[in-house]
Amino acid sequence: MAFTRDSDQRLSRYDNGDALILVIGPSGAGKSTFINNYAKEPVAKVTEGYLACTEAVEAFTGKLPLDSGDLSSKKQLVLVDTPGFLAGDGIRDESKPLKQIAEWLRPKHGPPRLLTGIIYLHDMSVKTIHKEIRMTLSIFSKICGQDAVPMTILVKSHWSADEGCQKRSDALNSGFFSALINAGAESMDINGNTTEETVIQRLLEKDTRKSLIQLQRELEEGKKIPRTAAGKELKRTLEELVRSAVDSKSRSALKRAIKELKPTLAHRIQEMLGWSVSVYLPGHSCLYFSANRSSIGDKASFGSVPGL
Ligand SMILES: Nc1nc2c(ncn2[C@@H]2O[C@H](COP(=O)(O)OP(=O)(O)OP(=O)(O)O)[C@@H](O)[C@H]2O)c(=O)[nH]1
Ligand SMILES: [Mg+2]
Repeated sequence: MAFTRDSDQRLSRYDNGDALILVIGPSGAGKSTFINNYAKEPVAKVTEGYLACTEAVEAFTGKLPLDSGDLSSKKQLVLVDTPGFLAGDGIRDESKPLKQIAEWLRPKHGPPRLLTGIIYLHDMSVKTIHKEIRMTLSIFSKICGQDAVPMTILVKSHWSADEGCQKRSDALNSGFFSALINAGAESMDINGNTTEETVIQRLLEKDTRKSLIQLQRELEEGKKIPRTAAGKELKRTLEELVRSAVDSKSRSALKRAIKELKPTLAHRIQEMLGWSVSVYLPGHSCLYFSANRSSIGDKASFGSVPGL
């Protein structure tokens, strides 16, 4: 199918006649694999171990399928791979994926890129909806906004033939994904009958996109990323992750926790676009992290800390 990797996204210009499809979802869900399976060649790098793999937004450009109907005026199909949210590897700055996606959707130079569709990948081999999966969906919902939900297909990867997989998929549609489905998102299972081609074809058929998605609209209004709904949701999420990592009330234990957290969670929230994170704990204690300090005190003593 001859897809090529767009090596310099900042300089590349897509025509609004091109069909741009954003592939998004938790780390390891199979976003890059989806693109490779569609392209029928390993254009995107895929995770082999447990560490998050895709580190930047990467666009892969190829020909539209021949039977694209009304899209005949469109020039190219562009599949946009994105880094997963909340990889939790303690290495990556967790604010980066949102920043990179935002910058791709609304380049500094040039107009916002109009999307034809969005694919949200979900890994069916994961049998519980753990915190990071839940949080990723809530950040995604804020990126997308209610109006853009109908251009989204929820795609289930890592499918297995057992009966349990189908049951879990049905349960997801009536539970975890129900708000999106009720708002117009479709669900498709990559189960052998439905393939990557079927999903892309369906998005091309819909091609209902006429306006910007929520994150693009907010950026157009002049909001900085942390002030957008997705930025606020990410910040709330990271604070919750830090809070849940600290479950002790004792001051000495908290001091120890800060030390232990420093190379992991604290590192993850550093360089966060200049954000600081304060976490209030029982007993009037407060953990405070920023790019250059992390400390503990009571709520009153943090009144004078800049950024709080
Ligand atoms: N069995 C199975 N394995 C899959 C499927 N999709 C992806 N994988 C495997 O899952 C792992 C993660 O796949 P990736 O495509 O790198 O996932 P990703 O969502 O791009 O991950 P990040 O880039 O880290 O966000 C790889 O080992 C893939 O081979 C699938 O549908 N079935
Ligand atoms: Mg990837």
